[in-house]
Amino acid sequence: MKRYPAYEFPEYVDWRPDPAVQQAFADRLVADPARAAVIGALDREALLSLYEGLVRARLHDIHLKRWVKQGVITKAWLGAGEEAVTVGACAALRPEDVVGPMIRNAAACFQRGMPMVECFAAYLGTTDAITQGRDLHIGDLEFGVVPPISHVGDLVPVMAGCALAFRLRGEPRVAVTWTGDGSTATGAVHEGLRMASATRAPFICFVQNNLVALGTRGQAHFTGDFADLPAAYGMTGMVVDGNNVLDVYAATVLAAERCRRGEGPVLIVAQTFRMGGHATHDEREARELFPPEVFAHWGQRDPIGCFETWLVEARGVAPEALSAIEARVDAAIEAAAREAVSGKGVREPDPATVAQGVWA
Ligand SMILES: Cc1ncc(C[n+]2csc(CCOP(=O)(O)OP(=O)(O)O)c2C)c(N)n1
Ligand SMILES: [Mg+2]
Repeated sequence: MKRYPAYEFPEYVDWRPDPAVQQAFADRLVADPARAAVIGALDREALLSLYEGLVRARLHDIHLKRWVKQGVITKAWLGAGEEAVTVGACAALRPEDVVGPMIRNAAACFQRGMPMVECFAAYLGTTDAITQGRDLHIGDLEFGVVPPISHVGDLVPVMAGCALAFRLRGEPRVAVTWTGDGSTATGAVHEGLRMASATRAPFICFVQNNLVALGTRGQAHFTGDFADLPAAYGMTGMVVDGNNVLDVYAATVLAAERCRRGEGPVLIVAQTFRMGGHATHDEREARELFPPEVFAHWGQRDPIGCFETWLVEARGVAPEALSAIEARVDAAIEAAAREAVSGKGVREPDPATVAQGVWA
């Protein structure tokens, strides 16, 4: 895809495929026979749809960053570089399933069909946002999206509760959420996983291990191995390459099948890396947390660059087909952003309504 030097991580700006990294990407697709079968069944349309999801997520973040630089908004929380964990998971679900994304998984909203203009409007705090200007943590149950809870970890028991409700009602539905490596330290995650396991709830929880929590490196807050957690909770566990959208997709398909068969919850550990700051305000500080080689390592594993290269080289997709998708997505995002920003200073919330819709 086109790169944007003003808004992208330096490692992405001149990104070129590395043969060894691409080989590892391809090897991963056949390493597990069950996942390989799921991936092998994907037709061209499904593969391009995954590509579209990744590009939409990246361009959405680039647009937010542009807004920050232009002073339209003061900061943004981005999922750039971690898109595959969100896009691959959502693509594996059915419309009747529910997801509870954290703010770094905002792409889940678009994957589930929420209009992007709503997401932009929420950032702008205008009344046309679903939160009517109150909050940028958005979801819409019409699309099976439970809004993020700002208190990290708290979505885990909520989504486990949704899953338990599905089981008690005999509905073949699945609930999915993502928790960061740092957030696994919360009591809420512990309680949610214990409850899901004990009740055999059809629940999939991702540990999105991006090796950092705010300004704390992963090794400074957890000395164990996240892959050991599922056993501790009596849950099925899987480990995925969080920068490989096909690996994430296949594992989620298999996890959802287990859930629908009544075999209980699945904890999926996704290895990835936060290339940027916690949000746009601390990007410089974030660069000081790890040596440059770490950024170079993960930068080479850009989920979009790797997948794009694989589509062209292993599946014979014409680069022009990918550019056409990108152009279409880009135009839609531009239009959504223009529409949303037209409400700034115009569709502002009335302070007198601040307590409306507040239940607790
Ligand atoms: C219960 C709670 N404690 C602290 C915070 C402040 N906080 C927001 S994000 C964050 C770090 C989360 O790290 P991680 O779970 O690894 O997710 P990441 O940001 O890396 O995606 C913290 C401490 C919060 N929102 N909620
Ligand atoms: Mg983290």
